[in-house]
Parts: sequence; structure tokens; C-alpha cells
Amino acid sequence: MASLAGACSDDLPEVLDDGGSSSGTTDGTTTTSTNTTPGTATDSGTTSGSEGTTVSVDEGSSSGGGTTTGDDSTSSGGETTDEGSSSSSGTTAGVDDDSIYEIQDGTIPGGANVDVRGVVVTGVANNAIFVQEPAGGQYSGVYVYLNAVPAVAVGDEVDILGTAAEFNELTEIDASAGVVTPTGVTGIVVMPEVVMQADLAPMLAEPWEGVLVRIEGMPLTVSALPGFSEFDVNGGGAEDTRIDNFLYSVLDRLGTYPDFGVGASFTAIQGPLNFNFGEFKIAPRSAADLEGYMGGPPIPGEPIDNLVPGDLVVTEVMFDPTCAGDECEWIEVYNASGIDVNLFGLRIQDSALSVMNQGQVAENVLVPAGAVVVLAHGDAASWPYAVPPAAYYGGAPGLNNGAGGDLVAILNATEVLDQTATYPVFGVSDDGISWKLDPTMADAVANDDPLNWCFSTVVFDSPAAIDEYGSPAAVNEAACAML
Ligand SMILES: [Ca+2]
Ligand SMILES: [Ca+2]
Ligand SMILES: [Ca+2]
Ligand SMILES: [Ca+2]
Repeated sequence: MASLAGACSDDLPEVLDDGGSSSGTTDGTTTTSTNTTPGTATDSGTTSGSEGTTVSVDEGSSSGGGTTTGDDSTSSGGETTDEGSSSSSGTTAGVDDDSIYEIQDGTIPGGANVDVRGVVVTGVANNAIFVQEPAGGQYSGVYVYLNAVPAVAVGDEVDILGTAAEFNELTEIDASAGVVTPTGVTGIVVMPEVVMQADLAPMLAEPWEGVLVRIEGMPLTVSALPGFSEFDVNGGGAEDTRIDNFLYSVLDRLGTYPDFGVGASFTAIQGPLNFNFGEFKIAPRSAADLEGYMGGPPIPGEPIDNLVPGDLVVTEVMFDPTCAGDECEWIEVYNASGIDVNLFGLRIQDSALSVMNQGQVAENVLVPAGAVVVLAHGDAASWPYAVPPAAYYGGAPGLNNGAGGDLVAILNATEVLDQTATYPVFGVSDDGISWKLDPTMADAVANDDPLNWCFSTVVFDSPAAIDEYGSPAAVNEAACAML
């Protein structure tokens, strides 16, 4: 998965949007923040569904490759190398066809230019694809970084010119300066390799990296929600398998998966085996890759995907707490819907309004009608206050402390449910003082007006012996602090 990190590096800076004084320390959070990055590339799957379109084609190679790769795909007998097929395909004469096997098993070193022909697209992300040798087997798949929206679809046969790369333990073809050329053959069905969950244990999974794999269980039960819109499943053995949101996100489609959570289950899950942040992950590509869904225990409260803009209101924003690196930023959310709501899946963004830079509530948070709750950046380890928040949303977004201020937006799977006005900043004067909405103006339209907000006047906690001002999970006071 070397490339994912490489692939995403372009996006990383934007994650750290906490421009304020804290930026140095905020960098520390990058690990977590960036983890969101691959995750949230999610809906790319759909975006890139822009099939039909043609990729920028190198006509030189495609003219030769068209026939060659056609042959390649039919000669799916030998799984060892391409050599058999390339030699067998007389048309290829003179073309040295590198295979994915050679790239994945190290025969071709990182940094080498590669010319891979007649491989099949098995997954499409927003700036990358997975491809596989039609013969399948171990070492048959690889991640291909494009740095552009792929103009190919699952099942397309392609030729690839690029560079073999190994980065953060991920093997990839970097085709960002190369070319991916459809041969014109489409609709090729690559059968997934059925593996045991134990085969995907960290020490054993390497040969399957990039390969379309499938696990089956009786059933595969959701065992954990680690955040970042991913989840773990367990079919009864010792090994949990992480399910990625890189190509398709269940957590962003909770309407499709009612009562999703720990205890929900599937009978089979398949997708290319991704690798990032030290974990192998199966990346399903569509609902079809997630078979036999059964909901878990009923989840209390109305799911956020049934809410409409205005049902939830952001009423308070601690954008510059005094803790290190602003790891303990928090927001307050008011349930104005009139019914009890469950915030599971709620996404939190800042002024970038970017899925590349968002947090998400990954647990059930029941908010009774009319109640306010606190949602916090980071995790419990970085929370300095006596009263815990209702939930943590992870390492992104970072709310800007610097010039221009920032805002908070909260979203369900499909739309912004509420967005605040842009808060003003006052340098060190606003440190540890929350920005709060006038309690008589607690609605999603009134909070668009910065004149309905001001800074807090009441001390709520004194971590590290420094007074901090705000009213987390309590109705805001009317008074305003003058900064
Ligand atoms: Ca901040
Ligand atoms: Ca400040
Ligand atoms: Ca609003
Ligand atoms: Ca409050």
C-alpha cells in the first residue's frame, strides 16, 4: 500500500486547516486526520462511475496493446507470470510485458518503469484504481495511483505505463506521470479469491494485497467501529477483518443498512485488499460486495439520514481550547427536531466543507428532543475536562484559530443539516473561551448570523489550572464577553 500515502500526500496539507497558533502541534494530529483521507475518498466510487469515458490514451501503445491484452485475458491459465501469456500472444512480439506478479513479489524493484498489459480493473477510487492479472492468485493485484479521476470502470481491460513504487509498505504502480490505456475489452468478470479471515492477518496478508478477495462467514458479525467510517467483522475466528470505506462507505449509507452497528452482520464481503495506516482492509466497491446484510440490535432514536436541515443546530463552538494542539476542540449540538435523534454517522466539517477533512460520530448517541450534547475532536486520551463529551469525532477537522476564523458544519449522509456563521478570532484573547449562540436564537437559520453569537462568560472547567469559559451540554447564557 505504499502508494496510498503517496497518493494522498497532495491532500494532506488541507487536512491541517487549523491555521492558528496551534498549527505546530496540530500537525501532530496528522496521523489521525490523514486517516480520514483515504476513508473519505469514498464516494469516489460513485463519481468515477463515469464509465464510458475514455482515458487519455497513448495511441502508440494502445494500438499494439489492444490485441495483445485481449489474448492475455483469455490465456488465464497460468497464474505464475505474464511471460507465458505474452510469449503465447504472437502479436506481442518485441513487447516486454511486465506482470503485476513481478511487481508484487519484488522481482521488479521499486522505482523501475513498468509496462503492464492486459490487466483488469477491479476497483475505482477518485484518483486511483485497483487492477489485477486475469489469472488471479496471490500477488495478482495492485493499486495504481493516477492523481486524476479514472476514466475506466470495473471490468475494463487496460494497459499501464508507470513506475513501480513501494511506500509505507504499500506496493503500487505510480501512473500519475504514466498512462492507463483501455484496450477496448470491457465487462471482464474477475472472480474474487475466497480467503479465510486468518489469511488476512497482518503477517500473512501481503500476497493478497491489491487482489480482489472475498471472506465468508456464518455470519460475519460487525465487531467494532474503529472510526474513520470503517468497521471490523468477525466470523467466529481469532482474526477480525477491517472493512474499508475507500471505494464504498456503509457508514455514509446508513439508510441502506438499517440498525448498522456492532452486532449487525453480513454473510460475505468482497473487494480489493487495500492497505493503509498499518492495516489490511477489504474495500467493497458497491452494495453488491456486501452480501446477506442483517441489522444489529435496534438502534434507539431517529437516524440522522431521516433528518432535514434545521433539525439539528450547532449552538456552541470551542475552536481554541487551551489544551495542547487544540486536540480538545468541541462543538455543541441542539436537537430542534422535536423527536429523539441518534447522531450515529453524523459528519463534522469546517469551512472547507470537504469530505477529505471531516470527522464522524461512530457510535450511538441518543439526543432527546430539545437536548444539547457535546461532540469533541480527538479521542478520550486528549480530553482534559472533567465531564466527557457525548462522543468524539476523530482527528479532523481542525478549527482555525487564525485570521478569517472558521465555521462548523454538520452533515448526514447526503446534506448539510446545519452550518454556523463564521466565527471571529481575537488572537490570545479568545483562548479557552467558547463562541456561543444567543439562547433565544437557537435555530439553524438564526445561527447563520454572526450577530447572534458572542463569546462565553461562565467558567465550566479549569484544566491545567487555566479557567475555560463555555456551557458545554448546557443551555447558553445570555451574557456576552467583550474581547
Ligand atoms: Ca483550533
Ligand atoms: Ca486564540
Ligand atoms: Ca445554520
Ligand atoms: Ca452551551
